Amino acid sequence: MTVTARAHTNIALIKYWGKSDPQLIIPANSSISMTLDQFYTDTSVDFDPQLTADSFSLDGQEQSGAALQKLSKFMDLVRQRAGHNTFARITSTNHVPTAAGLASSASAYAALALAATRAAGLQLSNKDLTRIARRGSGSASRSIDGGYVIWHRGTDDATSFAEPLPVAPDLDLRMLAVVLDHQPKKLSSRSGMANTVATSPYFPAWAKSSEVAAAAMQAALLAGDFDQIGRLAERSAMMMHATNMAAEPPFTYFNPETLATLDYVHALRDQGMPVYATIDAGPNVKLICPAVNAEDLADLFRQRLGKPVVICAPGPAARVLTTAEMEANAHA
Ligand code: 2P0
Repeated sequence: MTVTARAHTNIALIKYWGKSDPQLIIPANSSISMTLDQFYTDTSVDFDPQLTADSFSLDGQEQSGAALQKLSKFMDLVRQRAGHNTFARITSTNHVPTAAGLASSASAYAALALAATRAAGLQLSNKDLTRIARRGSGSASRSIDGGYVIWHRGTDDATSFAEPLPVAPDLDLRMLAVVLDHQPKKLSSRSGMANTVATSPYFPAWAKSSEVAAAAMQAALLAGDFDQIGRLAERSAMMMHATNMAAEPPFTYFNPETLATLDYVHALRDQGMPVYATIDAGPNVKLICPAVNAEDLADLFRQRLGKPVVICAPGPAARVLTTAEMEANAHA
């Protein structure tokens, strides 16, 4: 039986950057994210006794080599849990607005975790799903639930899981993706963070201060304190990028347009606009603002930079698609 699941991507307000256990993907610090309504991955899984290996098609392209190997290793975890050795046919489609440059392993492994476990006959709790998704990609643990999510650092496989966070009922934020560049990143998150953990003297300070920042962010979300949320988020991103600049060899994901965009964020804030920035493992900048300011800010950044800006609201949890939705997808 084929099961199709949809998971939305997420952007961290308090970043995950560095592992204490690379095998189990236990992070060095807890992280907090917002799930985005605009970007998601649909993944179908069909276990078939006729197959002699897993197969994986991504956006209509049959995958082989490292991409297939990584996925197959993840499927072994599901097979182990389900107690069988059947291979699967996996088909995945990323739904990301044209050239948004936000393709993410978060939505991919969250959708796969849900589709694969259900297709294998398992009915896992969301908490256990986040633990399985985490083994594919750390940030995927935060794409099982919707809205605002915390991934608890934990100390082992059982205690490193994600769950939704309570927030003030009137909190209404938007995340604006400013698409400066949609080329694949030069250095993967996995290698970038491993290099920083191994060589950056700032790394221990990063991990320690992130734990404090995660606690402060939980309080700010609960209080609906926009300025505090924005300030903590922007600082978390800057601290993450500072650890990279202090690595050996030093590296950065920023490009000149990243800095120009940051400069504009600061100038607007000086003029009283409620806007903060966050940056992940690439040059694109995401803006955090109250919903009422989103359209005006998107226009300002489009005019200033001549680049696309996508407005995202908090997105839903991962879910299994109905047969009717799967058929509609197949004919789209
Ligand atoms: C985050 N990023 O918290 C941080 C901020 C990128 C910058 O999680 O090695 O693809 O698969 O666990 O999850 C990207 O890292 O890395 C990431 P792995 P992942 O969103």
